[in-house]
Formats: sequence, C-alpha cells, structure tokens
Amino acid sequence: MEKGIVIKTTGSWYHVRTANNEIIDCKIRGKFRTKGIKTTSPLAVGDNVEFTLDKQTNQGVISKRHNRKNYIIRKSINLSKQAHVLAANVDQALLMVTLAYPKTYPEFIDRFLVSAEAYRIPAIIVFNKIDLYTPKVLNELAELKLMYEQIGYKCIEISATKNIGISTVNEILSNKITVMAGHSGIGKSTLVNVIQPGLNLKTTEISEHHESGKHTTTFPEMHCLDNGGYIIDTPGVKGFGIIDIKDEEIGHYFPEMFALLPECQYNNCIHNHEPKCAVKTAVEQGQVSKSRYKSYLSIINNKEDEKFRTVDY
Ligand SMILES: Nc1nc2c(ncn2[C@@H]2O[C@H](COP(=O)(O)OP(=O)(O)OP(=O)(O)O)[C@@H](O)[C@H]2O)c(=O)[nH]1
Ligand SMILES: [Mg+2]
Ligand SMILES: [Zn+2]
Repeated sequence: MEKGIVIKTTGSWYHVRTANNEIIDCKIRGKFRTKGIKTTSPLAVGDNVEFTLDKQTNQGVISKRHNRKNYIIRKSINLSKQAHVLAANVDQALLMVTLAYPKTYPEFIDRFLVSAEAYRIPAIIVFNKIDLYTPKVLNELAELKLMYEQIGYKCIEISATKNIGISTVNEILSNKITVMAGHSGIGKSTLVNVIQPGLNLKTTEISEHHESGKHTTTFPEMHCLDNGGYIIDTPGVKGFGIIDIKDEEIGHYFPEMFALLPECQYNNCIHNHEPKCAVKTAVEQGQVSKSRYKSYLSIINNKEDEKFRTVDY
C-alpha cells in the first residue's frame, strides 16, 4: 500500500501526492463514510489515503481513507440532503470576502465562521479588492473589521492585484495547510497566483452586469507554496448552508454569545424566545452586534429554507 494526500478531486479521479512528491491519478474502491452524512464526494482535498499502485499505468486505486482531523462542510447545491466537504485536515481557514465587486454579506461570513468553529479551525477573514472601495465602503470595512476583531477573528485588508497586504498573507500561510473559500469572483485564485507565481491558475473578470463571478475554479485543489505552506483553492460558493449542527449548539459557535450562555436563565437557552436571556440583553445594549445576532437567528430559524438561501449553480 502506498500513502498519500488528496490534492485534487475532479469527480471520478483523485490526484494524490505521495511522500516523495509524485502525483498519482487514482480511482476509489469501496465506501467512505462521513459520520452518516451523505456527501457529494467520498473524498475531499486534504484527505490522507492509502492506495495500491498499478506500476504499468502508474495509476492507483484508493481503498482507505484515514480519519479526518477536521473538515469544512456545507449543505450542497440543490440536493439539500447532501453535504459537500470543501477540504479536510486543515490547519486554518482563510475566508476571503469583498465588500464590492461582488458584495459579500455578513450572514455569509457568519455561516462560514460557524462551520469553522464547529471543528475549531482557526478562521481568518481576508478583505480583498480594497483598491476598489469608495470612502463609504471603506467605512463599512472599518466597522466590520472592528466587529470581527473584537470577537477574536484576525482580519486582513488586501488587494491581490495592487499588491497590498500580500506579505502578511504570505506569513500567515507559511508552513500551514490552509483552505481558502468565498464567493466566486472575489480573487481567490488571483491571490494564490500572487503568492506563488508560476502556478498560473485561471482567473476571470467578474461580469459587469451581475457583479458576480463566473465560477472559474471548478475543482478544489491544493497547491504547494515556496513558504512551506499548502493552500487549497476552492470554487466560489453562493451560500453556506449549515449542516450537522443542532439548534441548541449553533450558539456555541458564536464565541461572543457562547461566553454569555452561563448568564442566561436556562443552560440550554437558544437566545430566541426565552426569558432572562443574556444574549438578547447584550444585543439590546450593543455588546453583541445586531448583525451577528441576525445571522444567528437566520441559521436557527431558516434551516428548512436553507436550500433556497444557498442555491448554487
Ligand atoms: N481591482 C481588483 N481586482 C481584483 C483583485 N483581486 C482579484 N481581482 C479580479 O477579480 C476577478 C476574479 O478573480 P478570480 O481570482 O478569478 O476569483 P476567484 O475567487 O478565484 O473566483 P472563482 O474561481 O470563480 O471562485 C479577476 O478579474 C481579478 O483580476 C483586487 O484586489 N483588486
Ligand atoms: Mg478561482
Ligand atoms: Zn440566552
């Protein structure tokens, strides 16, 4: 048996990197389960696998997936019962957002953060395209950044095309496995190209009319960086449907609300209609942001509607 790590999934083929840096095209045999959840693909980028190599064709057959240390998962496309694992076994997640061209809304950010918190994956918010922001948008950026920093999330402002903030990103990525996610057209692949020139990843201008991306990156892929890190570039997603977390647990993944739970009257308070709820009081008094609380309510109230909120292409 050979060992390796999945660096790209393209449907039926899995590209696996071995310890001596060979890339082997593999198929799979057998079933791989993710905690009883149906997933769109049995393996994700970042999975550690074992395979048998056919020396003649230099292709492999994967028969074993090692347990995952963590993963970023979301509800998939229109198949509401299926889940999509964006990446597995990562050290950190980099959520890229843009406040213009196209606009990323806080609810999307919060949904992603909940998914990352659920597996204790440190998440960093990268605001890209700051070269395009008007003074009004720059104000909005300052407010959002302050809000997320107060909760404890690291925030970075960058412009991938104007080379602003790139050295900070480079440092953060060194010697770590990082998954990068966000909407389509926000500059994920552009940033990877700047960090690691020579990869020549495909990028496309966002469409003028819809201010949305064109889903240029179609398969997640892990790239090796000279700084000793690995970055997983993923296809843009429209929404981030929460899966596999119970209602009463959602609040655990909003750190500023979780910290208040001991002060709520009920120890299983879901901070909605309960009396003497410390979170609701904190929202009224401005210690917990309205926008975070709104995201929280939307997650616990709209689970059923989720497939409409997270429609993908
Ligand atoms: N002005 C400006 N444009 C940028 C910046 N970063 C990326 N872009 C442009 O945004 C467009 C989309 O970039 P991509 O890198 O293809 O976006 P992506 O996030 O990889 O998109 P998907 O692969 O579809 O998920 C390209 O035309 C880039 O040149 C930036 O910092 N400033
Ligand atoms: Mg891309
Ligand atoms: Zn409460």
